Amino acid sequence: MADDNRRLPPGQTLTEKFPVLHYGGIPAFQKESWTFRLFGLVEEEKTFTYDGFMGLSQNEIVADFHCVTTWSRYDNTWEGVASSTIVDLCNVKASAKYVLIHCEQGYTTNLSLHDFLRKDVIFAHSHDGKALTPEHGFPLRLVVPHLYAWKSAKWVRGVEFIQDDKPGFWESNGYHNHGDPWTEERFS
Ligand SMILES: Nc1nc2c(c(=O)[nH]1)N[C@H]1C(S)=C(S)[C@@H](COP(=O)(O)O)O[C@H]1N2
Ligand SMILES: [Mo]
Repeated sequence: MADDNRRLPPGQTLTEKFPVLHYGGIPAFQKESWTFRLFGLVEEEKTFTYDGFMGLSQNEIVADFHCVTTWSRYDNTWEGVASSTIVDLCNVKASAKYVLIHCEQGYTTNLSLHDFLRKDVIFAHSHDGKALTPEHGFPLRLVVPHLYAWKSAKWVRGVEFIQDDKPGFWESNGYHNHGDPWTEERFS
């Protein structure tokens, strides 16, 4: 397809596989103790149980996925809860300009509220019609299709709304603060 050149960001190679990439181990999931927390600059903090979160209104997106280590995978279907659904639920204060995504084992990643609220940003529980596997983030991961995939945090447990930007895990370890694959914002 003639279009393919423009669909693949610079320096990337297409793969049909779905590689697994993360720092550390794969956390165990315990439904009874799992929570999802919205906190920081919100009018009311909110904590969801697993069933409570899964009961929120559902969305589906189809998007390409670009890892900074140079692989890209096209046409991933993700199903879950849109970031805008989350934000509507907790009355974010006007002073909030960034979010810090919190995951199991202390993994974090940062986004501007603007990037977080892009309409295809989703907290996904399913990929290509099946529940996420543990290595891909079960029970819940964030998907931020327009940025490199380290922003698509696996095993997510909460969102902190903050006023000043604060680098997350990879962003503190040499990766770019923003991570736009089209302008190759790979490293800082
Ligand atoms: N919790 C957590 N999420 C993470 C990471 C990580 O180290 N920990 N690595 C990121 C990176 S670098 C990539 S490329 C994607 C890979 O997602 P996948 O393993 O489902 O392909 O997960 C991202 N999410
Ligand atoms: Mo990555």
